[in-house]
Parts: sequence; C-alpha cells; structure tokens
Amino acid sequence: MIQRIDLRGREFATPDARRDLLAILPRAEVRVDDAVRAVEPMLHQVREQGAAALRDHAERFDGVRPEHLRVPAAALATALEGLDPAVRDGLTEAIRRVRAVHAAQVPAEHVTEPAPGAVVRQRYVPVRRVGLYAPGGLAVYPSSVVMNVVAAQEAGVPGIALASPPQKDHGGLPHPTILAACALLGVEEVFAVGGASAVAMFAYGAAGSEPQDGATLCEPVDVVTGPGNVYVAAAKRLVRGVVGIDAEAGPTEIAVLADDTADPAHVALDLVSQAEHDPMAAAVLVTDSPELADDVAGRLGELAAATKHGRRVATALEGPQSAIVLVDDVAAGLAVVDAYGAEHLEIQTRDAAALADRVRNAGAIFVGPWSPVSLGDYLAGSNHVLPTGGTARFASALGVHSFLKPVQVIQYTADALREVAGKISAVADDEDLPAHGEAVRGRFA
Ligand code: HSO
Ligand code: ZN
Repeated sequence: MIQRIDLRGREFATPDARRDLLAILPRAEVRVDDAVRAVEPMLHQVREQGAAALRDHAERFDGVRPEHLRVPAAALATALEGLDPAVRDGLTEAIRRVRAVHAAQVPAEHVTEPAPGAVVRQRYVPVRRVGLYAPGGLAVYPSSVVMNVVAAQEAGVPGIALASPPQKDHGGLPHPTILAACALLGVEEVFAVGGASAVAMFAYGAAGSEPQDGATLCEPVDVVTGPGNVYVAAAKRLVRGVVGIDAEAGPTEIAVLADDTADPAHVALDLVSQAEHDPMAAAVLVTDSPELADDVAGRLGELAAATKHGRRVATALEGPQSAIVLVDDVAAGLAVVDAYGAEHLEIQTRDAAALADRVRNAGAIFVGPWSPVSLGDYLAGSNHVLPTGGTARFASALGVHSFLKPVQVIQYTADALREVAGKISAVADDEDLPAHGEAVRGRFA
C-alpha cells in the first residue's frame, strides 16, 4: 500500500512551513558522493589511456569488448532500415514538435543604449561541441536522444556527438533504436561507450588504440548532457568545471495536485506511468479530497497487479519516496507541491490553468485532464529532461539555453566614453586601481 500523509489542520502561512514540509515530504535519497569515489579512477584511466581504457571498461561493465568504439556509418543506416515503421513515425512526429518548441526558445539578441553612443549588445552564442549521453540497459530511451539532440541542434551547436553503452547482444554496438534515432536526427558521430567512461571521454577527449580508431578517437567537448545512473551523475560532478553539464538526473518523480473534480482513473494511471521507470521513482498525490485519495489508492493496487512492470511499479509506489498527501484545501496543496518541487507536476483541479501560474517550483507543469506526463515524455514538444530531487527550485528543463552562452559586446563612442571618464576614475581610485582611471583619461589627454 502507498503511504498516507495527513497534513490537514496544518498551518502553511508561517515562515517555517516550507522547511517543515520538506522534512515531512518523502524523497528518494541518492548517494552520489559514494559513487564519486568509485568513478574517479576510471576518469583518470580514460584521460591517460584513451580508447584502451574505454575498451577495458566496456569489457568490465558491459560484458563486451567493442571492436568499433566509433559506430560505423553503415551501422547507423542499417539500424534506421530496421526500425519499426510505427516507432519511426512516432519519433518523427516527436522530433517535429520538439523542434518547433525549441526553435521558438532561441532568444533574440538584445541591444541596449544606456546613454547616447553607448551600446551594449547581448549575443547568444552556441557552444562549439557537445557530448550527449544515452543510457543502455534497463533504460533504452530513443525519446531522450530526441530531447537532447534537438535542443542542441536548435541552439545551433555545430558539433554533436552521442555515446551509449555497447550491447553484448548487438555485436558491441549501442542499442539499435538509439542508433536509429541518431540516424533520424542526422547525428553521425556516435560512440559505443557507456557510463562514467563516456563522460570522461567527452570531457577530456580520447586517443585511439586500434587502427580503426585513428589517432584521435574523440575530441573534447564543451558541454556534456544526458541522463544516466548514479555513476554517470558522479562522473558529471567530477568533470564539471572542465566542461559544462546539465542537471544531475536522479530517479524520476511525478506529483499530482488534484481536487474532487479530478478523474481518479487518470490520476492513478499517471502515477503508475512514472513509477514504471524505476523502483526508486517517486509518485506523490496531493489532494483535499479524501474520496479521491481512497479511490486512487484502490486503483493503484489493481493497476500495479496488471501492468507489465508491476513489480517495479509496486516497489516504487510502496517505497518511502511515494505517498498520498491529504490537505485541507487546494491552496494548502499548492504550498505542498511548491515546497516539494517535483520533476513533473500535474494539476487536475478546477481552474487548473490559473493554479499552474501560481507554481514556482516544478520541472514541468501538466495542466488539466488531457495533458498527462506521458504526453510530455514523448510528443508534447516540451523537453522531458527535467530537474529532479527538488532541484526545480533553481534548475530548469533542458532547452536551447543549455547550449547557449550569452556574450556581451560593448561599443562606446569617444563622446560617450568622455562623458563617464570622471566617474570611472573616481570609483577606480577608490578601489586603489588608478591605472584603470588612467586608461580612460589617457585617451583624452
Ligand atoms: N519520464 C522520463 C522520461 C521518459 N519517459 C523517457 C519515457 N521515456 C523522465 O522525464
Ligand atoms: Zn517517463
């Protein structure tokens, strides 16, 4: 049974309410620190030995020694030919919608003139090269390839490389649907490299060790993104600073804020859908309706018993990270979901759209009865790479901004500079940096 947390009769307006809520609300604990110690030597090996270390790691962790670390073009074409037409159709439409949404995210250049002749421009420049990671094993998600690649493409990144673990059953190449997705997206630089080793290869680059690898197997990138397990998260933490990274992905989370107008069948289906990802996945229902709570709780058991990954779903729903939370009213529910800061938040209430606008902390918000998280996972056009673990407080979905850098461009005329020369000198002298002031005044001497 999913646990119940009764917050009725509680006060949410006090300054401490948020802290108290965080202590009460369930959350999966992920110990990235321990994994950091485990992956640190692997990063060094990749840095020092390049492809030889990548092959050793593949043998150890993926059970196969890949002949081709760089996937041959012919293998990408073959994978696309073998792709189920219905899957191809679904991915193609997903790409179209995600592309449309992300193209609109590219910010326009800003030009400001704070005084006559004083121009400050802000340009948005894509990074030169990115490395995208696509997990293998339990989670083979071509949809995540779409989300990462399209965001980078629409940002205008010229160099896009992708890595995914070599599969024993596929001749040491990544999973064929990952390769097919790459082919659909026009990504040609694909590596059969998994986990922390892939992150290291992208961050430091890697020299080849076999004739087919060439002298340089992989050039270093500027940004590494993509989901993965705790070892991938640990590796990203270690290379941050050498390269940019997206958020560390933890177990997936769904929170549903619902009132008595919500359809309990929809709510239960959606909670189960995300619980399907991972025994550590979190499913949280926040409602002011005890009847809805009972109805959903009953359905969760039935659905878990009937679904393919029922064991995983039941573990997730019964885990300490999942709950049904009862509150006095929707306003209290809003305080609860805002404190929780879910990766995915569904709002199934009266006036759901108005309520959604009052949410500060959520990775993505799904409004009303016809916008389930599964839609966002594949076809909505929004990005499904979202901040987990409460990091929605300060982080956001992957998007073109993840691959763009704002660069300021400053150009003043002589008159505009002369006008502020005295002010610059005054502040510079106060900072005991007189040469700064002289650099300006010297021009007008
Ligand atoms: N819900 C996952 C993404 C995903 N779902 C991929 C299905 N495939 C994290 O947002
Ligand atoms: Zn999902």
